[in-house]
Amino acid sequence: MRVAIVGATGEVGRTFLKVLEERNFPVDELYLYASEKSEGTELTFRGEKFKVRALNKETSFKGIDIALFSAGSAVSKEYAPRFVKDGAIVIDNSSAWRLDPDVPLVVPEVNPEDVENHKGIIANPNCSTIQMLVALKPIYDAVGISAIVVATYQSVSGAGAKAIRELEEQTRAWCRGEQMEVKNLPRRIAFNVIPQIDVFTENGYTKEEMKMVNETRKILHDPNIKVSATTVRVPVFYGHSEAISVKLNRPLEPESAMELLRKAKGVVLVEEGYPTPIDVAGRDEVFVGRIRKDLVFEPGLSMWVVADNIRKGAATNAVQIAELLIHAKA
Ligand code: 11C
Repeated sequence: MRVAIVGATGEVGRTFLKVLEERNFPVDELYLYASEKSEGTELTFRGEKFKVRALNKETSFKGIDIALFSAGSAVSKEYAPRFVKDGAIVIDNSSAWRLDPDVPLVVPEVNPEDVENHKGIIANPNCSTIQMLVALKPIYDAVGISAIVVATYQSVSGAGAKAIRELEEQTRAWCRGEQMEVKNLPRRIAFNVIPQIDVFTENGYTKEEMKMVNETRKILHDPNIKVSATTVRVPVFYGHSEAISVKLNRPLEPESAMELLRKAKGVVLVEEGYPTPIDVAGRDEVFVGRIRKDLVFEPGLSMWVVADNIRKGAATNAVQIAELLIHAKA
């Protein structure tokens, strides 16, 4: 496979390289692209150094089989169709194409069959949606879910390398008794929580919250499922956590839900204690704990779900989609 990574120097771009290497993805040729300011940067893959090229409108992408994009919506909108025109299949991590009816939105543990309907672009969902649906799908299949109420606790890496630095710098400044600078996040993040991820929309929910609503409906092919989300940034470097309550169509005891999740692909059920972001950073699975009867929804369940947002929430999910494509070809 001739593989391109667009946005290679970012948090997700660098993790693509690690995940492709760890999963022994059949990469025969590798092309790394990023913005002009990163041109010439060297990144290592399987012990070999590769130079990052600047994306540019004159470049031909002919010969590339799979392009993994994580460079933001504007770059995806402009360049994904160019790659497709030159013969590649694009797996896009931005929100640019997610709700396009011609673009499958895929979580391999949830709707792998949708991959087959692609017309050149396949979208990777938002990290918060991915981990929620990996945890809920076995329950959804067994008894049906009509409503989801979720609060997220999202790490700064979701907002990119600059936000990671901002948490570091503010924490250092606080320890030294110095002024803390707010640069990339809407409020101070050190020793704080911020109930805003992305911008607000007209209904009072943020774009991140509405992504959880609309992407869930598309992935489950269930336009009627109700989702209400509050997405919150917390001073954690890697790993998003979610407190989820679901209204079930038919009763399911917590012990039976646990039995389903013990067997579920891509899920680690934590039965002693509970998962925290520090436990899951660097892991590809979705960790679920604290499964209990919900005290509002009847029948209903509540649970705690944690995953590495850069891995399962982005790079790993995209590479798994690429693996589905290879298996479909084989
Ligand atoms: C965050 N979930 O944690 C966001 C980042 O639509 O892919 C990913 C945004 C997206 O800030």
